[in-house]
Amino acid sequence: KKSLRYHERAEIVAHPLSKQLLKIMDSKQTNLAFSVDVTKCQQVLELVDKVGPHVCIVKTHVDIIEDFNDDFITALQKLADKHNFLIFEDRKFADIGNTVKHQYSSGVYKINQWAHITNAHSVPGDGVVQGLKDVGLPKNRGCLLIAEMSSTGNLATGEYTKATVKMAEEQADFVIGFICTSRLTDDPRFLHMTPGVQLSAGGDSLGQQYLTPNIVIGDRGSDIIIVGRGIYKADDPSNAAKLFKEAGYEAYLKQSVDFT
Ligand code: UP6
Repeated sequence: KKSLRYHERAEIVAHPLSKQLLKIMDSKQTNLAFSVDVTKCQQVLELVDKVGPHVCIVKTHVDIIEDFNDDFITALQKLADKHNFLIFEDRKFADIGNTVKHQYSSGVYKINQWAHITNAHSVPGDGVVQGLKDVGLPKNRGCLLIAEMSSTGNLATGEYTKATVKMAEEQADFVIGFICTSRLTDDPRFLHMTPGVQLSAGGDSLGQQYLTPNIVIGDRGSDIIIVGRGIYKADDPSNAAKLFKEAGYEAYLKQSVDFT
């Protein structure tokens, strides 16, 4: 068992995307993912340009954007190059393999053409991963499985979470990690990403529950904090992102995980 730093994990992970992400985290000294949940292209792009220097990932919900168009994707990709981050479309696929394959590659959004990372619920069984993999892996994409959720009363617990980890282990050529609320495996290949993060604990009126970067990374051993409203609702989103970046990185420096 050994403690591993980002640059050391980058050398041992198999998926090129995990390698790229860990290298970004190492060089930018950040484990912050920005969830840019606003509804106009221009708002998204302005926020991402401000926050970009502080993040390793920008997470989107493209289906909430009112004026979505292909130029938006081109502009987002330009910002990803400019600031060196990966794009994660938080689509939460949850249907049979044949359906998710089309949802991922067709329709208005053609997610597999531009999102480095997407995610899926494990509830349909491993066909959901197979379907996504068919059209994702040829483009070098990666998938996260939703093993736990941040919201109150969610059903992704116990045996469901365990079975999700097993599903990831069996499809590790495409599944690069988890959405979770704490570390689920000491296998260094899997990246753990945790939403429901603010600078102080609490919640919203619709069931969201917040923990701090120190709890999530330091105590619970996750790898990446996902922050939405804590950044885009702040008076100064760039400065807010900087504070989350510093808090998350400081917690990482103190973190001790015995990787297998
Ligand atoms: N998200 C959660 N909890 C989960 C999974 N995903 O909050 O279990 C996503 C939400 C939102 C972001 O869809 O995009 O993470 C959290 O946003 P917030 O920081 O504004 O609460």
